[in-house]
Amino acid sequence: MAILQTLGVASCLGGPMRLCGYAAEMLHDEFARQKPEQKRLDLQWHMIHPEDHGSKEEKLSGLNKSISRFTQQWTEQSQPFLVIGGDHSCAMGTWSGVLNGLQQPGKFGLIWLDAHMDAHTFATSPSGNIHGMPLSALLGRADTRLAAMYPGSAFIKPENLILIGVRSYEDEEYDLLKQAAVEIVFASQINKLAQVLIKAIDKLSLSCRAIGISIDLDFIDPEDAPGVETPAPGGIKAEQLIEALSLINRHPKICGLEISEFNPEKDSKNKTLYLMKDIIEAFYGETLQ
Ligand SMILES: [Mn+2]
Repeated sequence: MAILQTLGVASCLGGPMRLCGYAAEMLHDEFARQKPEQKRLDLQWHMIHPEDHGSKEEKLSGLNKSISRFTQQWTEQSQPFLVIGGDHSCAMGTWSGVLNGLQQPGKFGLIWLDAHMDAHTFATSPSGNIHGMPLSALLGRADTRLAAMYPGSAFIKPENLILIGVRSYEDEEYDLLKQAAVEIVFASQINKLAQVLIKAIDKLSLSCRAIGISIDLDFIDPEDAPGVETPAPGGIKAEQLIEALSLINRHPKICGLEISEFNPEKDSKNKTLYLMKDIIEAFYGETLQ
């Protein structure tokens, strides 16, 4: 069984709640409970925590830097990886690290599965929560305050970014993405997720050498994934996501997967925790004989 490098980010500094920092630890324990014959994956865990001192923004800046060091190294070594947030602001670290590690950052594509657009800046965000801003930073369209938390100088080309599953957003972030001409597939436009995801990968494969997938668990319908920070009704069924991810299992261009925004306090009977595990196994797991 190949080793999958896994980074746990024990932080929820970018969100409104205080509990989404526990996802990685809980998931680690869940995998550790598996019997050897159930194992489809060999996860090599690395855990990082924010510093104790400094302002929230200084802590996030340091944390994103640490995340990016891991993903840069794995990208340089062509090792596929898994990042478990934390709130979704960890995406600034994860994908800037990949961009830093690629010889041609212009050939990196990102698929963003999320109920929200996450394309605010401090100037437009009604809440000021940084988990609603990572895409502006990744596109190089951040304001100075947000840019200070982004660990790198390479950005995603707008034509290499595809948002899927959006159903809750503010006009200002939509304007930012429209101006950049980023492709958005709204939840209401999705009939079969597998088709949408494969189409996105095929499109990105034409121009990109490496493709990443970032999953915000609120992409899934709250009925199937209640344990999230900011639930939005009308999401994709968990079953559809698992089916779609199984179809692209170990796709040669995939460099990494990120899962974010798990909130155990809102979970019901560990439904969302188990779903995270199913997502990882569908995407990276080897088929059991
Ligand atoms: Mn998000």
